[in-house]
Amino acid sequence: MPNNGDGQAVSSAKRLLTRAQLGEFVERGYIVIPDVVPPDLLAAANGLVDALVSARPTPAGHVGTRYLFQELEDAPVLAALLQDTAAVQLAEQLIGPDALEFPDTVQTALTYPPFVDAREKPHIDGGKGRKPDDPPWTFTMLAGFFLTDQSSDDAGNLFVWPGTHEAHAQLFRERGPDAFTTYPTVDLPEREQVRGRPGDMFFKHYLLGHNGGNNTSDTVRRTVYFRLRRKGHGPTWRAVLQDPWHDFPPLRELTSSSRPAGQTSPR
Ligand SMILES: O=C(O)CCC(=O)C(=O)O
Repeated sequence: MPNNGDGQAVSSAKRLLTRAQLGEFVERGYIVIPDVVPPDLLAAANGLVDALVSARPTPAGHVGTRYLFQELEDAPVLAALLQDTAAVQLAEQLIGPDALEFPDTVQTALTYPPFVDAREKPHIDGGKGRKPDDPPWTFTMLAGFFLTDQSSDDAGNLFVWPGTHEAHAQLFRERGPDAFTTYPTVDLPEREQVRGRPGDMFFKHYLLGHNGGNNTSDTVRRTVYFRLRRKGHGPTWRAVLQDPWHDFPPLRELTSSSRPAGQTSPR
């Protein structure tokens, strides 16, 4: 049985996503999966974040987000969130068996209250400020692990704009993927907040518009993120930007929009 870096055994029981969950990911661009991280691993991860913040304290009075990035090999307790839980097998139900390229880095996202996000619009990662000859830093999906309670709104929950994964792909089909040098602007649906309890996790499609969210609770929000890529993703970024299901072969039968880059009608 795998362990969490402290030698504690954690559950590796097979977890299956339901067809409804797969459909929700296709339609809305994200899903929350309850009870993926066992309490001992959750406590170890929170202990590690305590140590990180003690080593590099957040300035007194800081309000808003603070992001800590680490190489995965330097953060085995955080790596265990992905490695020693059902997260990989869950991810591979979206992208295909043995398809996950293990990430090199992990991000710990903190939001210090009282914070209210004033941007009112989303972004997608990896294109802003890109020089035309450099590939954007695209990926397949974000895996997020809730270390603090975000089961109600405004507790630092990630803001998402459901369905914009499709809208962004449509825009890149119209303008071409090389137009991704800034945040694309699409018509926006009503914004939602991703809700979950400590131990829950979520997957968010790379192309789904998002932003760091409000935290008017009395607790510093903690979420751990991994940016996951399907094996072979790197050179296919142009196709990935135009076809939201390029990296998700198991989901294609559920979608109406999956198509090779450049085609405008569903196959
Ligand atoms: O604060 C958050 O959870 C959002 C992080 C984010 O938008 C990003 O890292 O791209």
